[in-house]
Amino acid sequence: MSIDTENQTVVGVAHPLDPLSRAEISRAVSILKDGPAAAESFRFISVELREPAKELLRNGSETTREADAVLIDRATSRSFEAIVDLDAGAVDTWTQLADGVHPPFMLDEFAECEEACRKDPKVIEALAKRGLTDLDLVCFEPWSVGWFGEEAGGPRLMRALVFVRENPTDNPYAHPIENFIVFYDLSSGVVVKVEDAEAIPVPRASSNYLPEYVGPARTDLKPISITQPEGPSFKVTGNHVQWADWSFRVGFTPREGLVLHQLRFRDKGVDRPVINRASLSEMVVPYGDTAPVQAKKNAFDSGEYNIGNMANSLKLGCDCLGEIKYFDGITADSHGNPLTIENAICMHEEDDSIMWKHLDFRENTAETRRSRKLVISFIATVANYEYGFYWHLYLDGTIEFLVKATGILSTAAQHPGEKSPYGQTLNNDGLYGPIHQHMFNVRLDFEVDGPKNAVYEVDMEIPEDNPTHTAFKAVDRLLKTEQAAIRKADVSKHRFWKIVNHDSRNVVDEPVAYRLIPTDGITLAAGDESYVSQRAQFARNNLWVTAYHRKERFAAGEFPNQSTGKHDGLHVWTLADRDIVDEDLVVWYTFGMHHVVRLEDWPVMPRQNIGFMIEPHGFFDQNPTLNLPSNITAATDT
Ligand code: ABN
Ligand code: CU
Repeated sequence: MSIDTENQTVVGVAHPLDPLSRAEISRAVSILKDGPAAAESFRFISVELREPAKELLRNGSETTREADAVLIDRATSRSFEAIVDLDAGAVDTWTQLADGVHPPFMLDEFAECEEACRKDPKVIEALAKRGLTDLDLVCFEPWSVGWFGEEAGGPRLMRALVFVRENPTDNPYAHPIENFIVFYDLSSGVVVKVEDAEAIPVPRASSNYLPEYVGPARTDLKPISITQPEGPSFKVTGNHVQWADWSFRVGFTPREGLVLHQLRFRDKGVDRPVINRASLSEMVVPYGDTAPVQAKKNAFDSGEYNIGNMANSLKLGCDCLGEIKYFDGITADSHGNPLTIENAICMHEEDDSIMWKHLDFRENTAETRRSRKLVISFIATVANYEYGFYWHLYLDGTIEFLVKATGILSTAAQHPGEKSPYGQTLNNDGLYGPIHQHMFNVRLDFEVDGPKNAVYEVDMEIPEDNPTHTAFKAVDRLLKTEQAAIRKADVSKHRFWKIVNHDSRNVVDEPVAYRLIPTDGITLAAGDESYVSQRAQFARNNLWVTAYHRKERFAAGEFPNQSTGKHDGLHVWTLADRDIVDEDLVVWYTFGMHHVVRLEDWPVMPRQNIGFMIEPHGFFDQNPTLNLPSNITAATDT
């Protein structure tokens, strides 16, 4: 059900997986305000759909509309999780989070921190000592504080990195104020500490990307128009999408942004399940530089900041090109008011070169079929960086996930003339870009032809008995338990992982399967002893497989903000070493970009693609695209 905004009446929801509407968010908030969150001091970190239990959806049983809410009482600094039954109008559960468990930041806390820093006498005095008196030009960038061995139970903090602009449109990242950090306590609303170590001259050379600085744009590029005179080939009903043989539901959460639900492929008239739910589960960006400010930079952009809330409103012709269908992202502001991020998700088709071709040289006849992909994406701005998250669905059953990283480097300053071994010197004025990694984890609740799946590791092996010296073969090894399934990519073995359904057989009586190709399968470079590695253990390995549990949603745990890594996350759950053979299982893949900064990444980074493919592997009995028309371009040209 859903609630009509004006009269709060039930108007009906198309599907139990539809994100909460604005009216439902308002209703959840007013139920909470009428109950345990009555005090003015409560703030809403997030209000989102509590997805119905999978079994209920699978059986087609009645489901209840429920909201999951995370709140903070700023008067007492206590945080809470609530489950609200929207049908009954009741708070089902109200749970206080343990001391030291801190929920993610709310959007308005960024501005609040910046404003408090700008007004604080300690900050003003310390900056004045560095010759910086025009505070309007100083940018305080509120990063998470992470965890560096402090006692549990400390306050909820932000840690502002400081940059200065030459003028209001100048790129602040060209002018880092090094060895200077401001700690802001979000509960008391005060600046608690200024760490002011060795002053390094602020790099003064400006570097900008805005047209007013760059000068006239080149004029030699002719327009490319994407037209689909007959419209796009997808059919959208509410949040349900049907495109070629694919069907799925679009979801959106404050934490993950875009979610794909119930991804199915129609084969011989049957919608065969492939993945029940797919989303970004976590990410972390640890820096390798040992300089005091830099060594503590390790943002968990998803779990600490709620990356869905940072989704851009996308613009036709810039962010997306072609016949676009947009979906809004609906979330809540810190006071519990519904907040619509218009056009947060973009969906369109793209031509994709050839799908297959063969020229019969004997007959001199060629058959070519064009490939196309359906692109479903969102772009989030996390302070300096932009991340575009793109799901690509192909006509042959292939799924691709790409992160497109762009935006501005998080920079550092060294003495002019020095060259830090931990970064790329960017100019002769002391600016450098420290080395770092962008690590991502995607949660894939596979359902290959049904919920009971198993995972094999497939390696290339050279048999001992190899008289011709030419032998190599692919060898499958079943990963039987969660511990056995903690794996790293291995290019030297051409390793991939196969998700199979033993009860569903293909034409050659093998279990149907999809395979995950572990491209960009890097792992954390920081040592295991480092605090960041303890907190981001998901990034020590590329593959994790868990037995499905409704509460296990995010690779670094439910609340990674200031976490120690000791209590939650993949590395904790998998200690149970549950059986994962022919079970309802979840595959978690860690991949990333090892960012050795280059001059060309400055002042704004050309897009870098980072990602992986999930391909059918004996899921079909043969190439499923033989029925593609040969004349599709001609057909639309006429
Ligand atoms: N890129 C790290 C980050 C994210 C949000 C806010 C500040 C910094
Ligand atoms: Cu980077």
